[in-house]
Amino acid sequence: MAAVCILDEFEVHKNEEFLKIADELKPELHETVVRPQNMNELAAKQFKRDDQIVLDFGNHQVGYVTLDLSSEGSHQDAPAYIYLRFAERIEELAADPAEYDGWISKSWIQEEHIHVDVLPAKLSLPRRYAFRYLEIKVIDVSMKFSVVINDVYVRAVSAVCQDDISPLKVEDPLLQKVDRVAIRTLQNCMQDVFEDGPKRDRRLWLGDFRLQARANYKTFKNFDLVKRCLYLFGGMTFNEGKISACLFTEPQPEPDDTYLFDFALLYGSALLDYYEETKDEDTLKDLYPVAIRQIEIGLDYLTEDNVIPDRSNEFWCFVDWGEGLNKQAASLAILIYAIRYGIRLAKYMGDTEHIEQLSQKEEELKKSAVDHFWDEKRQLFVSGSERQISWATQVWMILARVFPKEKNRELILRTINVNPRIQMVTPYMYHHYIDALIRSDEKERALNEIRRYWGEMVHDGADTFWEVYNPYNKYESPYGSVMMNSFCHAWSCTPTYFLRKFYEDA
Ligand code: RAM
Repeated sequence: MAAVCILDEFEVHKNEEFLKIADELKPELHETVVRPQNMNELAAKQFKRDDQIVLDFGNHQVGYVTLDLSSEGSHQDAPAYIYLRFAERIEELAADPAEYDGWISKSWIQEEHIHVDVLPAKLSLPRRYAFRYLEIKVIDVSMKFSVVINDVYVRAVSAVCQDDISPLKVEDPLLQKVDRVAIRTLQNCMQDVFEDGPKRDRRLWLGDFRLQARANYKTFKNFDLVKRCLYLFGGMTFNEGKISACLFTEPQPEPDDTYLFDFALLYGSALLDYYEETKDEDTLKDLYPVAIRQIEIGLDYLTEDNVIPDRSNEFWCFVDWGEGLNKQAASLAILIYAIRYGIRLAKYMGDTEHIEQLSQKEEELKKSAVDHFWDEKRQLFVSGSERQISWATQVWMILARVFPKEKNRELILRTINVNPRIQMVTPYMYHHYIDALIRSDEKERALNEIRRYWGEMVHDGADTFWEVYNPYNKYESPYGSVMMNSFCHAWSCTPTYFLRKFYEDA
C-alpha cells in the first residue's frame, strides 16, 4: 500500500488507498461564459501599431480566454504581433513586468506575446488566467492591414456556483458587500482542489485550506472537496510522517518539499471541523492517525525546557508574512492549540491514552508559555531572544487559551491599545485575530475590525480579497513587488464564515 520514492533527503510515502479516495472525489467544474462589459468599444476599433484597449469583465474571473480575430485592409502581409496582459486589479496594469526583481518567479505575471501568422483566427489560450481586466495591445501589424477583434470571452470555471448562496441577512450594506466579495474569493479558489490563489500559487496550501473549508461550511457546503483535500494531505506524507505545507495535483498528486510547523499542526483542526460538520466516521478513522502524528512530530521539537527553539523569522513556521516577525512564542502557542484539537479528536475516537497524554502535555506547555514568554511588567507576551512584542504572538497565546477568558480579554484590549510595531499583514493572521476577539467575548469589536480591515479592501476596490493587506502599508509585499501579490486569495475569504455564524446561526 505505502509506496516510497526517494528524492534526496525528501522521502515521500504515498498511501495509494487514500489517494484513490481523493481521486474519486475530483470535482466536475461548472463553466460560465463571460464577455467584457465594454464590447461596444471593442467593436468600433481597428488596431494598428501600438493600439491598445483594456477590457473589463465586470468581476473577478478564473478561466480560459478565447479571442476571435480578423484583419481589415490589404491581404495580411506580416504576422500580427499581439501583447496580452491579465490583471486582477486595474492598478496592476500600471506596473512594468520588466522591472520585477523579486525572489519568486516572474513567470507568474500573466502576460503573453503572441504572433498570429494567419488571420482570421480563433485564439484559444491554453493557460487559465485569474483576472478582471484584460489589456490587449497590438505591438505591430504592417502598414497595409489592421487587426479587428470580433469577440473575446472567458470560460469561467469553478467547482461551485455563487448563485446557490443567498445574500447575508444583515442590514449593514458594507458587511453585505464584504460577505459577497468573500464568497466570490472562495468560489474562484475552489477548483480541482481548494487553491490558495488562482493567479498564484494555484495549489493546495494546508493553512489556507483550513480556513477555506470553514467558509465553505457556511456557504457552498461542498463537503466532498474538503474530504478530497484531507485525503490528499493524509495520503502523501514525508520523512517521519510529516504533512507537506502544500501540494501539487498536476501532472499527478505530489507533495511539495516544504514543511511548515504550524500548517502541519493545524491539520487536526481541519479534520475536526470536517468531522463535526459531516459526522463522517470513516474519514475520521482513516485520518486521525495522521493528525495525531503531526502533534507528536511537533512535540519532538520541544527542548528540555518545553519550548520550541528560536528560529527567528525563518520560513519553518509560517504565522504571518510580517517583516522581522519572531515566531518562537507563537509556534509554542500553535502547538498548544493543536493539542487541544487533538484531544477533541481523541475523544471522538475514544482514544483514552491520547486524551490523557495530550491533556497532561497541554497543561505543561501552558505553564511553560507563561514562564518563558509572559512579561509581567509589560503585561504582554514576548518572543525570541530579543523579547519581541508582536500582534501575532498575543493572538496565538489567546487562541491557545494559556490564560482564562477574562485575562485573555484584557490581553487583547491591551494589545489594541499598545498597537505593537510588528503588525499583522495578511488576512490569514487577521482571521486569527478576529477569532481571538470572539473567543474573548468581544463580538462587536470583531465586527468593527471586519468592517475596518476587509471593508477597507472593499473601499480600495476589491472584487475578491487579497493575499496581503497591511492598512499601514498598502504596498506591502513578501515578494519584492505588489505586482506579484495575489488579489484573490483563499485565506482572506473568512469574513463570510464569521458573519454567517453571527447572523444566521445565532
Ligand atoms: C504563500 C501563499 C500561500 C501561503 C504560503 C505560506 O506562498 O500565499 O497562500 O499559504 O505563502
